[in-house]
Amino acid sequence: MNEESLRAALGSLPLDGLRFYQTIGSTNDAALAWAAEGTRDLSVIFAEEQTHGRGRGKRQWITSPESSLAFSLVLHPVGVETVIIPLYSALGALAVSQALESAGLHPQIKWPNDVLLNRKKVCGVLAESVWSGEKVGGVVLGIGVNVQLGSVPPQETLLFPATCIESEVGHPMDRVSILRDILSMLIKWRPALGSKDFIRAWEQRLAFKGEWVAISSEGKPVSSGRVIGLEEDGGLCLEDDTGKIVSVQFGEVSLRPVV
Ligand code: BT5
Repeated sequence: MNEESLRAALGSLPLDGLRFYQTIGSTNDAALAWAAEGTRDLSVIFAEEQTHGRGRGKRQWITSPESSLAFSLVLHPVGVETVIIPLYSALGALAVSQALESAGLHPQIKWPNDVLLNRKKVCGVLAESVWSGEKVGGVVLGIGVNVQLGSVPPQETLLFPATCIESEVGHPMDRVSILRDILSMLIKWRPALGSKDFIRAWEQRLAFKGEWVAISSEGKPVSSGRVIGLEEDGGLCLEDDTGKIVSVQFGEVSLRPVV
């Protein structure tokens, strides 16, 4: 992929700006800086390789050269969008899921924002706010997708099993068309962010429904229970050991070992 082919493939989308890097530290860092310079809504930074890709907290996201998708969008929330900022990462996960569905796959969303294929992580989403005084002036939505075989990091370096699209689909895939599909889905779903339809579409793809999971935050257990579904605000709804329904607003989901 090069800048020219990328621009040609994305030409029909209403993007404001596009920056292409062969290698970069992190597309989210570059997008945060671009947003601070005042770039407009729907500007995209794409990189063929990240040397310091970031996950949530202090975690790392590995982007091997020319085998994945790693990109960040600068968005400027308006109106109701400004009060539902946490849902942007779900917007990314839903857009990726639908793009994979159009390739015949059956992705699931590990709450809140990982996309899984056959219960293995194929995509991570990192949404970060850009503050303007006390208000959110922008959101940087970073998405990393493993596409080709070489994109999957060694399993022993990961917290959760990983896969790539080509392993699951069984044939080579065109990275640019997957990127175009993801961006189209994102643009399509954005006006519905936080709506009943949006939450329903997310919930339909929710991973581990009916299974027992543990929720942790910064490595510490927060709660556990059987996954029921999503709350209206996108929180995860669990039924605990006593049959009580609990709602979780943040944290990391892992399958709870059966004892
Ligand atoms: C995420 O964090 O999954 C968010 C990843 C977002 C990456 C994109 S790429 C474009 C943009 N620029 C950036 O710098 N970041 C964004 P989290 O849920 O915290 O998961 C991080 C964990 O995923 C790591 O600790 C690893 O265990 C695992 N991991 C790292 N690289 C992976 C990969 N390529 N495939 C599958 N798992 C990976």
